[in-house]
Formats: sequence, structure tokens, C-alpha cells
Amino acid sequence: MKVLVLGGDGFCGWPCAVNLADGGHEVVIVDNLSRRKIDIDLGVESLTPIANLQDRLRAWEETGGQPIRFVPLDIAQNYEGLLELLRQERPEAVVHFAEQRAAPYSMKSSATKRYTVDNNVNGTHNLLCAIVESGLDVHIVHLGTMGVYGYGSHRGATIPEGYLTVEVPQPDGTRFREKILHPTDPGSVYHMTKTLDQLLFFYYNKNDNIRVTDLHQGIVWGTNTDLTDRDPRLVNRFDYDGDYGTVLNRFLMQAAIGYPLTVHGTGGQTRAFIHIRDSVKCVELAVANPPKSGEKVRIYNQMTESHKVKDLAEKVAAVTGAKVSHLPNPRKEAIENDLIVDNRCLIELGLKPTTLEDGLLAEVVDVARRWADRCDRSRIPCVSAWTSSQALAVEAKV
Ligand code: NAD
Ligand code: USQ
Repeated sequence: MKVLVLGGDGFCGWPCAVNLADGGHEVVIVDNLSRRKIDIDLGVESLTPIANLQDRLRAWEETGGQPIRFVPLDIAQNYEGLLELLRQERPEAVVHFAEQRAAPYSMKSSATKRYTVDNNVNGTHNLLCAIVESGLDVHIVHLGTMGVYGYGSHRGATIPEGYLTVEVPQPDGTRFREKILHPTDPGSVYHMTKTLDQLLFFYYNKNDNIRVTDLHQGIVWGTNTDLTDRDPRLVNRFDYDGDYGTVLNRFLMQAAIGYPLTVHGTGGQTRAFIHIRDSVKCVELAVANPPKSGEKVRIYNQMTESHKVKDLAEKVAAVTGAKVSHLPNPRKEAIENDLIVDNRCLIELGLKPTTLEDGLLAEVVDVARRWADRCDRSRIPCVSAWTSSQALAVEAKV
């Protein structure tokens, strides 16, 4: 089938695009390369030396991959271009990764807050509008986040896959039962844009029958898949800086260079995780199993395991001998939370989870060790603070 991969030059999008092409799909990457421009603005680079997209695509073909085309386009700013592209390509599916995805970056300043809202909400809305205007029946597979549910308010309840059955007491004493979108509780401006995406999908699905699978993904860790391992020019990005690096990859990289692991606060924060190989597989499964016409938005919790940040630090320390440090938390977040997640949908579709216990921690440390000399240690601290009082505490420590 023909698939447009919006944001196909990014960390999750690139391995996903080559995987879909390897599975026989005709893939077109659509990207405005904004992620690479943000690296330049922040003065940071992926730990792994990533080739430019043209070289990536050439290497992919030279190593036997089905050709992938690239269309440079800003989906948030160029509505007409997006509509024209849909009309020309007539894809059966669009996989939508094209958003500003770092919570700390989204909290850096008014400028980055506004950019994140403009880019993410406009991009998603443009896609929905353009599909309606094109008259095409396109399945959207969107990368959402586990963070839409919020952290800290569940108190032992299992988080369902998107919908919650509630009972509303009625004046006559009876109880009214209904299935609603799970209430949202975003923890950053970035996470808030994902909760707004959810409502946009809900509305356009109800009004225009747009078919959507929204993948509420946990924190992705790891670097490469078998396909991006094929050639050095296919290597995936590895973010380690204080804005874009995510917690487990940061710990693995810090361990590789002998930097004390940067646990925020007590480390009692529990988060959901998924390895990049499983993330790629989940998108493949979602593309292959579209909702039927008239079906409500499908929501899958795309995660395989939950861990407390302090437990992750201990696991990484046990494998590598790294030291653990507890730092003032730049984020306004619950200091401790539980997280029990229902993820049966993707498992039932055939996902076989890769777990931390599979020896992969060590594998990622090897990737980080290999490129350790590319690391700029001064970019490791997380200095983007959620509030001014947190900024003061962080500045005092850095
Ligand atoms: P990334 O920043 O590496 O990739 C995003 C890509 O989208 C980049 O190549 C960027 O240039 C492109 N892009 C952004 N705005 C665009 C626009 N307006 N027009 C065209 N292209 C645009 O991020 P990622 O880690 O690959 O994440 C991809 C998606 O998955 C995001 O929506 C993110 O919210 C979601 N997600 C990521 C993680 C994670 O741990 N990385 C976890 C859960 C969900
Ligand atoms: N943390 C540390 N030390 C660090 C970095 C982070 O203790 O050096 C803590 C944070 O305070 C937070 C937790 O680790 O409590 C997770 O932070 P993160 O940066 O790994 O993840 P997050 O900001 O939630 O965002 C990432 C992706 C985002 C995705 C989200 C999925 O960047 O795109 O949506 O994970 S989820 O966490 O499930 O919402």
C-alpha cells in the first residue's frame, strides 16, 4: 500500500519508514527537517553521526531497499502543499510523526511554547482538513503519548486503551453508564498539544468518518533496528542533551562516558517504555489493521513496561558500575506515581515485547561508548525549567 510518513526523518519516523518500505509498502517521507534545524539552534548534535536525508535514502537503495521518496514540506504552515500532495499521491495510510516532541523544549520559553502549540496542533488539524477536502479515504496512524493520561492521579487504577467506562449518578437514584475519552492531564505544553490532537481526531472521526489509530506511546529507548544497522549511513539519531534526550537513553549514554546518572528529585516518577524495534513493529501492525469505516478512533497504549526513574538508574548502574546523582527537578511533576497500563490491543495484534532484561541495556551502552567522543558534556544538564522557582533551584546546582 502507499504510505506517507510525516516526520520520517526523525528518531521514530526514520526506522519506521525503512521498515514499511522493507515490508513492501510504497513509502513517501514528508518532513520539513525542523528537528535538524532545532539541533543547530540549540548547538547540539545527535550522539550518533546521522547522514543527511538524501544520503540516507541513497544508502537505503544501495543496500537493496525499496526506493523511498522524500517531499520537503511543512505540514503546519503549508496547507495547500499538503492538500496537493494528498491529491497527487492518493495514499491509503498516513503515519503522522511530524510534531515537536520534547517536553523540556516546549517549556523553555514563550517562543518555544507557542511554536510547539502552533506546529503540533496546526499540523494535525491541517492533515485532517486536507483529508476531508481531498475526499480520500485515508487511515491516519498518529503517534500520541502515554502522557495524555497524566501521571499521579490514577492511584492504582489500570489505564485503559483510550476510553473509560463511567457511571453517572442520576437524580432518580439510577446510574447512567457511558464510555468516554479518558480524561486528560497533560504535564507540559508539549503533552497538552497531544491532548488537543486527541480531541481533533475525536471530532473529525465523528463528523467526517475519518479513520484514525492513535498510538499512545511511552518513552522510546534504544537506537537502531536491524534495518538501520545495515549501513553506517542509515544510523538512527540518539538524543542525549537536556532538552531532547529521554531518560533511559540519557542514563545509558551517561554511564558510557562516566557521568553520574541524572535522576530528577527522588526518582519516584514512573513512566512507560518501549524499545525502538517494538515501536516500529507497532506502527507496522497499526497500518496493517485499519479501523473499519464508521468505527470510532482506535486508541492503543504503545508501551511494553513501566519503571520508576530511580529503578532504571539502579539497573543501568548495576550493568555499568555508573554512579547515581539526585538533582533538583526542573519539572513540575508528581514526585512519586504508580502506572498500571492496559496494552492488550497491540499484544493481541502480534507484538512480542523486547524488554530491558533482554540484554539491550548493554547493547545501547555499546552504541553510546562507540560515539562517546562526540558528546558535549556541557549539554547534558536539563536546564529548561517548568516554573521560575524551579529555574532558580536548577541554576543553583549547575
Ligand atoms: P523527532 O523530533 O525525532 O521527529 C519528528 C520529525 O518530524 C522530525 O524529523 C521533524 O523535522 C519533523 N517535523 C516536525 N514538525 C514538522 C512539520 N510541521 N512539518 C513536517 N515535518 C515536521 O521526534 P520522534 O522522537 O521521532 O517522535 C515522533 C513522534 O512520536 C512525535 O509525535 C512524538 O510526540 C511521538 N512520541 C515520541 C516518543 C519518544 O520517546 N521519542 C515517545 C512517545 C511519542
Ligand atoms: N528524567 C530524569 N532525568 C533525566 C531526564 C528525565 O529523572 O535526565 C525524568 C523526568 O523528570 C520525567 C521522566 O524522567 O519524570 C521522563 O522524562 P523523559 O524526558 O524521558 O520523557 P518525557 O518528557 O515524558 O517525553 C518523552 C518524549 C515524548 C513522549 C513521552 C512519552 O520526549 O515525545 O511523548 O516521552 S510519555 O513519557 O509516556 O509521556
